[in-house]
Amino acid sequence: MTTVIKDGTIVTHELTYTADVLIENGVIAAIGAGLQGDQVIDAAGCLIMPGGIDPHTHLEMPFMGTFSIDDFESGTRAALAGGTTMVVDFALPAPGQSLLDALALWSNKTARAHCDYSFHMAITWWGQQVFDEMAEITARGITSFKHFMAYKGSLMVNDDELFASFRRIADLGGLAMVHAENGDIVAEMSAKLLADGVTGPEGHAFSRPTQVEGEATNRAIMIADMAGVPLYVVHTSCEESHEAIRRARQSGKRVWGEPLIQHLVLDDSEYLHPDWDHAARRVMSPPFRGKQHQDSLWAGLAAGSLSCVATDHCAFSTAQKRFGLGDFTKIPNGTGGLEDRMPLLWTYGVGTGRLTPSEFVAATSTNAAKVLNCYPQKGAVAVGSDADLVIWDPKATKVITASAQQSASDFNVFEGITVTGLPRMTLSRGVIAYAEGKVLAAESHGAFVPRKANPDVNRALSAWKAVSNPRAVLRAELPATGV
Ligand code: DUC
Ligand code: ZN
Ligand code: ZN
Ligand code: ZN
Repeated sequence: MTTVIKDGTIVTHELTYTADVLIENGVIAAIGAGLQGDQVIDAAGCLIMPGGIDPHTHLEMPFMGTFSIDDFESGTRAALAGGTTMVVDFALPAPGQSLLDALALWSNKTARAHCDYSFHMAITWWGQQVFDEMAEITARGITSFKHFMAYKGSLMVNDDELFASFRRIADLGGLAMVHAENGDIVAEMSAKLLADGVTGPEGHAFSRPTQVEGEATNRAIMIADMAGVPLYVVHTSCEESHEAIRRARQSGKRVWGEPLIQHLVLDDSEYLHPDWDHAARRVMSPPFRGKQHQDSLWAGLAAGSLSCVATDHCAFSTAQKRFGLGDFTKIPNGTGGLEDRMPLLWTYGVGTGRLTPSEFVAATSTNAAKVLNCYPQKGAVAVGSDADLVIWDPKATKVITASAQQSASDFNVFEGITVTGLPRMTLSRGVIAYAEGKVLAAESHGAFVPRKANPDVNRALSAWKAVSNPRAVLRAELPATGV
């Protein structure tokens, strides 16, 4: 059966034009005028854009003594309802655990996924086994490796491990990723705040100031440069981190920054709310920041110094958040956003004139597909690409509320916000996956998207080389003084 989408306006990361889209066998078969198909979708008054890609989610993640509440079933349902057709989650080995075992564990979680997904592999410890298994992980289509510079005592890796892993990734032609916060200093500041009697959610924000993020981002960039590996900095939340990324990019380093929709829309005044539940529900790392940091992130999206808007979707219930009553370090870190990412970015970005529709497409889909090396299979409206499309009604409006959301959580940090710009329909590989408020794609429709390593493109312009004969190199670089 063929499907044709008629009378819509196609918006890609670079073009806006009117044409029909013909879909056959799950891919885009033709784009042009007067196309015919067995099934006709009317997109009058709507935009046809690449389905969103959320490059950063944590579904059913074991974390801080519990599991994030959305699994691959409810999480991918939320994704489709919000116009997102692919999520990239994290396989997370426990320290000492085989990467292949962790991948098997995470792959088993995806049986009921409604939309496509891929994985990043987390490097939570270092040793010969990890070094060896990274090659097989890459061969299986997982070419990005995430490192936590925070969460001391559990997920955190130290600089020597970071450097070793980055060098290995460079050899494999992969992408290094970091959660950039200085975990030693966060641990120190948390302990001090608790000792001083600060136990509420505001302590979480004060224990992780922007400096700890700026420092770690700078450090990761320098280590990546020495290792000759491209670097993706997840949840860039503040000017200090953004500034480091901007400077690196200007000097020719391949570094990408990822702001979250939460940091773009919500600020740190949330932590001073008198209701403990309200503030605790918004505890995540990095925490929400002041308005000047939001302005920096928005500017970065428009200027291209920041690349992909993600969610870090890691939802918990109020009951789970209450594990941290009396001790903010025990509040599970994380917030949701999968269903709301695209409507919020449209509302606060395109709706205010801060972003063009094409910049919106780049930030929500195409840039992620390119950086993660699955473009143009994903992230494109082009002949031969997967028919992962969102039919976007720029005039549709709703008030965000937990009572109507797909997420399994009992709250929504964006509760009460009115968004204008919503998916009317979401297609996943040509299947109508969401329409008229209902998720229609079958459980198990979602498929794993393997990604290729790309050693030619993924080379940083490192100025530093590990050499076998440093004296000879130094001599060659010295001016001819006869020394
Ligand atoms: N930050 C969060 O808030 N949750 C999940 C992991 C992370 O880094
Ligand atoms: Zn993180
Ligand atoms: Zn994360
Ligand atoms: Zn379902």
